[in-house]
Amino acid sequence: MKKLLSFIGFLLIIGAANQASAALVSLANDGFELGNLTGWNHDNATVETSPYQNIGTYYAQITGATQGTYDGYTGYGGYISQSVSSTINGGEYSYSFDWLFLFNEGTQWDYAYYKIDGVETKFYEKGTESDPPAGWTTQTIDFSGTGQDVVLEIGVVSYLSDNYSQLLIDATPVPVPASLLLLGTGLFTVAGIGRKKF
Ligand SMILES: [Ca+2]
Repeated sequence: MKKLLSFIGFLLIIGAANQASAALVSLANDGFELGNLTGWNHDNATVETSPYQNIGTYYAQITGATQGTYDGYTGYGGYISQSVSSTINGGEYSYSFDWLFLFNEGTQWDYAYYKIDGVETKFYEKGTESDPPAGWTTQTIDFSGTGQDVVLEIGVVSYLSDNYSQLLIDATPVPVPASLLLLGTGLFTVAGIGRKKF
């Protein structure tokens, strides 16, 4: 039994190490608590204080409002972006942020996206989902390191110029590391087995 417990413990430690292997990325001023967009490149973005406060006092508000071409359609976009160091080529990197989508018209296709070095992923699209989530939602970006800086961009596209959709961005609550949760669960499990058998 002792050997079995040791083995389970060993597996848990390996599991915890794997869970922790993605490097958590931190960005400058990602909670916008400087009250401005210092550290970010941006277009059609402002920092606001109300009425959608999330973490702290400030959040960023991006408005789909600059004419441009997206996916072959003429759309209207806004964004914030920042260079991120990813020093290990092929390494796992992870960044989380909170978002809230304000949809101001009946038209389909407005969407929110993030890009890593220009490669776009839509994380909310009016055309394929119904109404956006009512509250702040956490989105995680997992990406592979390139050995140098990559550009991380978050933005919103609107397809009509009369009523622009808006994307609000803020820091995400600091999570309990998954490795600690896993380790904690594992220890309770091992303790439980121990009590049952002896
Ligand atoms: Ca904030």
